[in-house]
Amino acid sequence: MMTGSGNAVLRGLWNAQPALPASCLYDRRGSLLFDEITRLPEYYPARRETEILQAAGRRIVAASAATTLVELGSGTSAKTRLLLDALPVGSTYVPVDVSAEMLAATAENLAIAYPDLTITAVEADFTDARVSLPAATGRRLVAFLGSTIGNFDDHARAAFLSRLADTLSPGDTLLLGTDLVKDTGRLTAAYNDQAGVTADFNRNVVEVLRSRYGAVGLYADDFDHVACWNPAAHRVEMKLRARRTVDAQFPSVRRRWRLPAGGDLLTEISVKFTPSMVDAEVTAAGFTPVDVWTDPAGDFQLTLCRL
Ligand code: AVJ
Repeated sequence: MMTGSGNAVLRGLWNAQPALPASCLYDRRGSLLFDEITRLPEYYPARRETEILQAAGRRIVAASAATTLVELGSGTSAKTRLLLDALPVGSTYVPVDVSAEMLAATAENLAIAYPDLTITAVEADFTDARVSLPAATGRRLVAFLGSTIGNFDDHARAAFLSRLADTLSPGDTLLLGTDLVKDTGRLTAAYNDQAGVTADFNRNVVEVLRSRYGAVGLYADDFDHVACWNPAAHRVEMKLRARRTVDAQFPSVRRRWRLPAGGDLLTEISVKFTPSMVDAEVTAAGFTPVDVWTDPAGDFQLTLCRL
């Protein structure tokens, strides 16, 4: 059933460059496919970020002096535990996720492993400006990992970071994961793996449009998966390219959607950063960079910044 927010999601289809928000990638199957992607040989970001947290997690949490960990787009991944392990006993964990199912599973799993941890789950889309975080007695460390910040374009990133700064208190910290600019071949391979898992992940958007938004006349095999580097925008762009003329209906918004053969639907952007870009963007939002950590290969960066 399409919610009112469906109009906001679908309206990009009728842009000059048709586009959808990255949220359309993540139904249950999409989330499982993304989990599989993180284990692919070509997709280095998740491994590199985990390496950094294994090496520096305790130093990062100590530098934050936080007793509350807020995780935007929480995961049950090993990364979360590397931060929780470093928190003082009696701390609080605030996972923020759109999926109530994911939150429930996370809370259940962590309550066993961390009996002294208070878990306050927040079911919300952290990109929604109206999201408010629960008040905290001590300092908060907000973890926004995975380089998911790269899904936002330049304007949306600035707005997101500024809004986040507005919701935090002086002394709170942000731990931001960012994938760094590197050899274009490695970047595009990470989004177009040999096994075709990313292609399945991308084409799954069509199933989301059918099941969640009621699309009629739209089929996954109408599209090829494309991942390309856009140097001007510093980003990998994931697209669905029409193999043939696409002519579909969206009865819930009473609109027809056509895409000519060879036309592209932009399904995700993944901006890649330089250290100076990260520094400039968090500073512009009101944060002060405290320290940065990279993996030995220099592929990925974690930045701790204080408000
Ligand atoms: C979860 C958004 C960080 O952009 O690298 C992985 C999603 N897309 N492969 C990314 C993704 C294609 C991933 N993020």
